[in-house]
Amino acid sequence: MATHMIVDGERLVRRLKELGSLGVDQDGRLTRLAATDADKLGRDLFVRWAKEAGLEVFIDRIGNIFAIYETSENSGAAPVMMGSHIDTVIDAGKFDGCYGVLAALGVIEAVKSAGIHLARPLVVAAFTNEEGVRFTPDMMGSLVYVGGMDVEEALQAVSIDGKLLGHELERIGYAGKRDPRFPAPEAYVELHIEQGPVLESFGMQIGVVEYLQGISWQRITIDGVANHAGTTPMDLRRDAGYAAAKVMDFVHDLAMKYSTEMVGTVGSIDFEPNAINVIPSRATLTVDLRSPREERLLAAETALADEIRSISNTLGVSVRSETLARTKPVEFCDDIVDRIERIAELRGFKSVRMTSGAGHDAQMMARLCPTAMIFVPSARGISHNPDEYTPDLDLINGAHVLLDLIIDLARKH
Ligand code: HGY
Ligand code: MN
Ligand code: MN
Repeated sequence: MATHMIVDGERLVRRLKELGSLGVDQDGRLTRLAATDADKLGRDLFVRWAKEAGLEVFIDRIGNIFAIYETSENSGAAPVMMGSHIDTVIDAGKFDGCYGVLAALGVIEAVKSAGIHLARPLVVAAFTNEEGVRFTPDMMGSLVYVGGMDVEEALQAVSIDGKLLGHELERIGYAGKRDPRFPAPEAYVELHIEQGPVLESFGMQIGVVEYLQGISWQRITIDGVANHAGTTPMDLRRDAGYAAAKVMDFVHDLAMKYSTEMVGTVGSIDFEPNAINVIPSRATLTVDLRSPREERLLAAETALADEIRSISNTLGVSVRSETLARTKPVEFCDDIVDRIERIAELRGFKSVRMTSGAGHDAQMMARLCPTAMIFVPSARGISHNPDEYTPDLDLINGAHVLLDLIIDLARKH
């Protein structure tokens, strides 16, 4: 029976719970939006744990946190990087992002305490604003890190509450001095909860992530004319609210048409003046379209643009659309994917190859270096929801696959 190295699972579970207790708002909702005081609480706790583990910690100009473990024998070699994010959505679960960051820290602590000699330094990254809820685009910290967005432009991003990211990072003490682009890592691996139903429904313990679907985010602003809800005949209205409802309906039907190869979500909508007896003068809504096939995503974006023009003409409203984020589908590194599959088998875990429905920092890191992801099951496929849950054993299994993979990748030049 092979003896395997282990990560301190009890400490991982305990840390997840502790980090998950920070940033609970007055309504009891876990909400650590990027560069808020709540985000600072999570950041400070992670930095404390990393320093207590004896790692060198530095912050880059977009607020990405890097915790580094290097020795005299491997200093200067391109590191193997693990990471994810610790910012959350609104009313979030405790595992999304945080699991990957804390498991990576646990992996380094296991390597250190076992005195394993590696040819490469190890790094844990906690990227800024992965969720993209407060500032867009999402995966912003890793996008800047890989050179996909200029750091000055990113620091000028304006939040949904009207703040500049650069000022907010200063305010919370995470406006680092280092220019993004830590020496490009040799490889990047992200461990994450699946956030979907596949692994649990297939009875699998590990997801070997080969692909990640493309994402298209846009904000649509519809301008009509406010008028009296009681006196204005239906055919004389320029109703921005009704136009928004037609856009929502179209997005849903578009995704249903492409079935498993498309998902479409209108996650946020706002009416002005938002009064029961006033026909809305303005409606602002966001559209999230995703597909594993770029041509499908492009076709969906074109179909939506055509529909918006038609709604505008029919209802006499003006409609404009602004792209908030756009990423193509990503194929991860075959060699690392194969290693993950082999390691899961050696550990005795059932695994399945799959595509990620959610966006992750790994999709940006894939532009820079060989990259792959490891998933563990999400109970009932629920995520971005306080009921998000993964059993302790699954969390520890994933950390063990990460541990073996990182040693495998960092052992030789
Ligand atoms: O939107 C996403 O897929 C990720 O949670 N940011
Ligand atoms: Mn995530
Ligand atoms: Mn998320």
